[in-house]
Amino acid sequence: PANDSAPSEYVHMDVKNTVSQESGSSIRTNSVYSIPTLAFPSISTADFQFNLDKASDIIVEKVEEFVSKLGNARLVLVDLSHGSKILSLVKAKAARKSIDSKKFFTFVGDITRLYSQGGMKCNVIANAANWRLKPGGGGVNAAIFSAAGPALETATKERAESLAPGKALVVPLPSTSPLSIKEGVTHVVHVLGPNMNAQRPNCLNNDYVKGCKVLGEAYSSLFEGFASILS
Ligand code: AR6
Repeated sequence: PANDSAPSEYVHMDVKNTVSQESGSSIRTNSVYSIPTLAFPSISTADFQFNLDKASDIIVEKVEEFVSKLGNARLVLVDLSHGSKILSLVKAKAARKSIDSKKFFTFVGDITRLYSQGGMKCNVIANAANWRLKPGGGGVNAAIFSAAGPALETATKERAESLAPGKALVVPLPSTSPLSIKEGVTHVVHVLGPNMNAQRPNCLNNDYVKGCKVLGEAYSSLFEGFASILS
């Protein structure tokens, strides 16, 4: 299969043929494409050096709490490589819970190319942001701001100057952004997670009591932000 983390409809569907043979409107009316979907990266676990085992517990706990409240909408945890440790941990832990695997699954791909390269339309994507809500800095933040073009920075600035740890900010993406045109993204939700990296601002110095609380709040804010887009 092209993507061993994807549910069967992606494995069996020849997405490239669908795209080349059908008009844009028929793609949009295809039921698989019209399911509201939030793609999100694992917040804080790379540059911010948060413990992967603890983070995976929190992701599964928060997904379980929110997925049933989101109607037919889907939550998809994304990472760049098939060797992703966080995807493996979350997959294993989610399988032990009664979480509907059509409403929550993991997916390997670049979050800025999920439709064009992975055939998966996600109308909302989450960003592991920095507190200044600035482009660059590496990781998924640099990738999303770069793929979205300057329209995202402008739209973000109109809504907030900064973000506190544990908070999320929903930003509607202008339809002129390449991420909207090529990938079908309508909103970016910036999320600021807890930081355990001494080289970055607001380091929690391995205080995982505080860190786990803030990471849980970050996912709650993210999923509540996604719910607010759906309503
Ligand atoms: N697509 C999908 N997943 C990605 C991508 C991508 N293009 N790029 C990275 N990941 P990180 P953090 C995964 O470091 O730990 C930034 O500099 C990555 O493998 O982006 O919250 C900001 O400005 C990992 O699983 O975020 C902040 O200062 C996950 O995304 C700081 O890093 C998060 O990794 C935030 O650090």
